[in-house]
Amino acid sequence: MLSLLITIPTYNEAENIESLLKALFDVVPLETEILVVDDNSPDGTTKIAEGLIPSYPGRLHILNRPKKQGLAAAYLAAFEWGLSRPYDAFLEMDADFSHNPKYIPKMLFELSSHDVVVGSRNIKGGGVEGWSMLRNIVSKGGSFYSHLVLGCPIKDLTGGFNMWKKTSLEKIGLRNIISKGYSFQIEMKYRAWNAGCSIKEIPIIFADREKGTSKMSKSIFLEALINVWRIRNCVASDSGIDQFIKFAITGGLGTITNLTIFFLCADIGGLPEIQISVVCFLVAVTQNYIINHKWSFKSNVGEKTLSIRKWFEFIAISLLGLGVNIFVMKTLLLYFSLPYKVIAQAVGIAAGMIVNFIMAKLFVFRRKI
Ligand SMILES: Nc1nc2c(ncn2[C@@H]2O[C@H](COP(=O)(O)OP(=O)(O)O)[C@@H](O)[C@H]2O)c(=O)[nH]1
Ligand SMILES: [Mg+2]
Repeated sequence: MLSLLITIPTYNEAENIESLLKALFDVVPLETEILVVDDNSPDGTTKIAEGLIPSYPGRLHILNRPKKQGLAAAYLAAFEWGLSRPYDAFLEMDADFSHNPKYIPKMLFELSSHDVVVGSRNIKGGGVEGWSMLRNIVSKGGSFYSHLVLGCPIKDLTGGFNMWKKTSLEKIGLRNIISKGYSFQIEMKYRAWNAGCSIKEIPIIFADREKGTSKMSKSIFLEALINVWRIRNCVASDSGIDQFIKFAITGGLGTITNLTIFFLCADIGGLPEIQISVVCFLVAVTQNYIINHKWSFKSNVGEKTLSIRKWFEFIAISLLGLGVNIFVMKTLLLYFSLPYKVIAQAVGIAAGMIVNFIMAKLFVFRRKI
């Protein structure tokens, strides 16, 4: 049997948390544990959960965070906590009884032959109870829209009742996640699909909450709509070939910038070539650093900002690339009789660029897992 950690983010769920925890411990296997991630709810959710710890020794854990930081941060903290402990599987669920604990045994069963199990409202047998027509339209519309933008076959992309094998979370690379709010659920599933995880949807009936209030708001919803595009841009460019093409285009743009400034200053302005050449190099390298950060290696750096240190590192690897370029060019000229010197220079540039790309990918824009 897989050892499961149920992770429950809570914000002002005082009316639900006690009955939910009891209901969960009633249906789950003995080796299942629960982690409640509370953002210091003003209604005292944490206190109530803490009061239950003695009833379930070693099985109920609480992560209390200092302030409300959004759904994604709560789940990421929960996974980080759980991944450093010997659990094989993780379940995400709301604290408000929208996700019925009765589905958990079936999800666990399916997880033995899949990497991810999605509790789905949008397949045969699934559905929603108690939602207003408006909320239904908003949810279905959001799902359909994400579906269109991402081209991902999962029927319930937005749902938050999902079970993950430890290995699937490791495959996704949680540090790459860019979502802060509800698009987190879309991003997780999209990344899992992209990473080649096997995903099983099982039908669930989602019940509207009876107690407490939803934390979903217009701004959270709008953020999710925009984020779908950011997720797409970020994840779709993960492959090395894509990155290399973008890196090469960026290098080409840098060369154009370099030549333009050189032409304006040296030819038209009559300024000294060597000094101008250094300036051209610095401007082009800076431009390359920014475009590579924002575009070519976007999927590696995620939300990290530009930094002086990385800029220096990028200059350093660019100089190294130049060194390789000159070395290869000179070596070719020395050992081969070529009809044109420019052939040696072209091979030199290609070699320098490959070294540059590898150094950029592994060093300057390294993806942290
Ligand atoms: N820790 C934490 N939990 C949150 C936050 N926002 C929402 N939640 C919890 O996430 C779950 C889903 O939120 P909910 O309000 O039910 O959203 P809805 O189901 O879309 O209406 C609930 O258990 C909330 O208490 C947050 O900022 N921090
Ligand atoms: Mg809910």
